[in-house]
Amino acid sequence: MYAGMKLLEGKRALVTGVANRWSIATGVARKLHEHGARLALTYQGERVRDEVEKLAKELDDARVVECDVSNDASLEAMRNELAEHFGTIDAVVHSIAFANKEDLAGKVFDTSRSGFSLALDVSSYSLIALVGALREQLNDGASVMALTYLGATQIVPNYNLMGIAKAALESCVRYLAYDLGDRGIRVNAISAGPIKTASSRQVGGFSRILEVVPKVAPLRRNVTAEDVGNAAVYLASDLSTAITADVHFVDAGYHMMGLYPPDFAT
Ligand code: 0WD
Repeated sequence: MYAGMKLLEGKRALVTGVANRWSIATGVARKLHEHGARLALTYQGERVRDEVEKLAKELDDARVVECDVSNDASLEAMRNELAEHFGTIDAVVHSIAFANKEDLAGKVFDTSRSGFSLALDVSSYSLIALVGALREQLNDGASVMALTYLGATQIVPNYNLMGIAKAALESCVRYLAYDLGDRGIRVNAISAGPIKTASSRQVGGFSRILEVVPKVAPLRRNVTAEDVGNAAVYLASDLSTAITADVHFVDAGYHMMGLYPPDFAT
């Protein structure tokens, strides 16, 4: 961080999707905290609760709230708990996705109806559900952001059903941006480059993707959860008050390459 420059002093941010210390949400939460934001973290279930509570301690005792985005009662309970113990919200980070492992390899035409519904419910509709549940608690001028990936708009072999879910998520971002824009509330997506996490390891051939990026991307490196966190600070801050309905790439420039470099070696 640049010495003394805190961009989120006095702001309150809700970060979803912290599962463990490798989660992108963890890197984001750390950066928001470094910049002075007061944090609430949601966790999905008992399985990850201890880990999230440990992290919350390192973040000035961030509020920890259970929330399963596929369950309306859970969303409502989270909303009520935040209203009572946390207050109004200036930034929301959606860092949640799920698809069955068999839908992250093989052929898209083998995707089952139930697998499709599950992936789109948890990974795309959840942004609508989250914003809907929290809309009265969002301050005017608040910032909502969702994590997405290049596979939403380009073919990334094996990303398959999650690419379809991310396309829907990015569309949700745009329509929500319109719906909330009259309150100055911004809704954006951050399209992160590949980062090794519990979720990404489920994608077939993921380690191969991690090898290719540093050979191809303009910055010649992979990105980290901290890189994503820095962009999240900007989007949560008053430096980005005219930015909405956008997909902001934090991928070392990979998405702009039209051809692999001539010296690219597999
Ligand atoms: O390369 C990557 N890792 C990229 C990830 C590149 C670009 C985008 N992303 C996205 C993911 O698609 C996701 O939207 O970033 C977001 C965060 O993913 P992550 O940090 O890579 O993965 P992980 O640490 O597994 O966090 C995703 C979390 C779940 O973790 P686990 O490991 O327990 O499945 O999403 C949460 C859960 O904490 N989650 C839910 N939260 C609430 N309700 C639910 C649910 N129903 N399902 C999953």
